[in-house]
Amino acid sequence: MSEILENRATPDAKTQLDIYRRMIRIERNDDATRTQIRRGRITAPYYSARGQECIPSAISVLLNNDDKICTIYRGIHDMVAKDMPLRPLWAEICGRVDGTCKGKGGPMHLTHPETGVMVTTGIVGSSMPIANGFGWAALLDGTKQVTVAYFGDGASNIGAFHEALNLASVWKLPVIFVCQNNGFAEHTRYENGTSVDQISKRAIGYGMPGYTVDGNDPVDVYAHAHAAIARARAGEGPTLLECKTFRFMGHVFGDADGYMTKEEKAEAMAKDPLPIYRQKLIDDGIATAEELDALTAKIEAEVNDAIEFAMACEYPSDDELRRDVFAEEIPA
Ligand SMILES: Cc1ncc(C[n+]2csc(CCOP(=O)(O)OP(=O)(O)O)c2C)c(N)n1
Repeated sequence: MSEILENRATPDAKTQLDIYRRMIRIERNDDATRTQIRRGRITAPYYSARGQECIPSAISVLLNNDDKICTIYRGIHDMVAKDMPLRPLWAEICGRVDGTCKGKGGPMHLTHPETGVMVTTGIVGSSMPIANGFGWAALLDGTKQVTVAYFGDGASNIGAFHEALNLASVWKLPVIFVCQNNGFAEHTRYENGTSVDQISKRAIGYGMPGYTVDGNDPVDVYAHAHAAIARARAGEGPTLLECKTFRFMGHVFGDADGYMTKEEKAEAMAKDPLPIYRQKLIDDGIATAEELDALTAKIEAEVNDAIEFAMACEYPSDDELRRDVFAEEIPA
């Protein structure tokens, strides 16, 4: 860790349960997406974030609807954690007119301003300068809004990462840079593409706090996110959080994960944050197994409802498809 965190905030029982709810919502939604693709009901590129549920869940409990997130192609879990409604999310994944971007964004480009889910991009590293734009707007407007920029470990080697951290620090922008370090950039192992053993160390060069966090431990992520968000809201500027985790699936749905050894995958899966956290909630007396099962069933019903809603929606018309591409013509 680059800096020791003092005064660690801890989530109370209600918040811990809320973190778990968001994690299960992500996991059930991810499982359903892969099932629907396998069954041939949807045709879409899909970048599963299975294994990374804890990070956006423990951060989102600290955010309001008007706080923003900017995320990437592997970011549906970030949106689900931010409580984006599932019906328009699924309609967008399925390319239907009731989707968040009228079916024209697809699964890699979901945007839902009502819940603060802003641009998602397929250009590696581009979530960070965009987040700075939202941060700058918040400063100009005099609000206390914060923006979270999510990105992967590979993105921390892109020029935009370095430019964005520098400017955010100079301008004291209310942005939290959250690297979900899952150990791989496509098929490249972390150590073959990244110069430092901890991405958080790069914060030193940009004059901001940087922490390496156990991305599978909701309490650790919560404590660091709490400090970073408080700092941003107080006008003290950005923080870099590196959350270490692992993705259980290949880079994109259907790709073979031959670049991971069976041993390392088995070791990572043994640390699956979901069953571990579930057991912790039961052991700590925060919820019973029956209560957690009922919660899962409720979320499953929400996901199934969203899928069937989306399948019944219309595709955008030819007219609609041509709209939002260029500015509307203004009669002279
Ligand atoms: C500027 C740019 N370069 C290359 C790519 C191709 N590409 C897509 S995903 C990816 C790997 C990114 O890895 P990481 O940032 O670690 O995120 P993860 O997929 O692990 O979540 C690459 C190189 C791209 N989309 N954009």
